[in-house]
Amino acid sequence: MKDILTAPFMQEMIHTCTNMYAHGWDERNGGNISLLLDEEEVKEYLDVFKIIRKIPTGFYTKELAGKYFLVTGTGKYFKNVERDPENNLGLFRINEYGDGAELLWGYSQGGRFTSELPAHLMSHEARLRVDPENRVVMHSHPTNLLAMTYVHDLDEKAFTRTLWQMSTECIVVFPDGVNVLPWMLCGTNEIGEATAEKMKTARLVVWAQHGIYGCGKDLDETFGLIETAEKAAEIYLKIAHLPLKQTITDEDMHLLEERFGVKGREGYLS
Ligand code: 2HA
Ligand code: ZN
Repeated sequence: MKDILTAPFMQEMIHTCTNMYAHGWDERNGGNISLLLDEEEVKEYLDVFKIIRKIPTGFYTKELAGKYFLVTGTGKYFKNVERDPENNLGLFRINEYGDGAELLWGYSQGGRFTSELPAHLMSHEARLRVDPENRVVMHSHPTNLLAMTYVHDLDEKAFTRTLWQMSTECIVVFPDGVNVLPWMLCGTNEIGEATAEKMKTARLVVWAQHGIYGCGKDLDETFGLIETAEKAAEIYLKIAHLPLKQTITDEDMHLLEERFGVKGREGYLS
């Protein structure tokens, strides 16, 4: 059996948590990540019949039964993942009934997965239905996106159009735009269901006055997606109070669609 700390998925997870902390998006225990793994890759590092602990999840998922996830721990700090991955991360399988987790590695001091697990697993289900390649759900508290939810209209079309206009690459990176949830109580099945519903039509879901959820096929891509939206929000906050002289027009957006082979969300461009 190979050392799990050398696994590419583990290295990538550690690197991503460290980088997100460095960006100031994950203060204290803020943020959480779940990465869907293939059984074959897990078997290279772990005896999948050796269950350390069974942990209730508090909800039922038929589609994810038997699937393996590497997930950040509740109350754990992204800052500390690199120093002590086995305490701050956990690798588990959703049991065959889809109503609990079987811990195979990690959460070494008796911990458990993030309190946002419902939002993560429901989002995995929703994204896998539209994109079978999806592997990552990532939540964090990027400063500028969060700030923007205090001063910008939360209407999804208006919010998306503003972000698209803040930098040329935005419509190329997130042509489906950004969906937005109003402030809701976090850590609940309700916000999980609402997030998953929003994930049906976009890979980015803003939680007003809280943060953002992003989905993608790998950690790098998902990080880059949030990073691009966050950069756009930063530009917005730099210019919002100044007289606007020009912007990226809808005609420009159509040129970008053609050049990069993407299609902006239906009805979002004139
Ligand atoms: O895990 O970010 O939304 C801490 C959070 C909760
Ligand atoms: Zn959060």
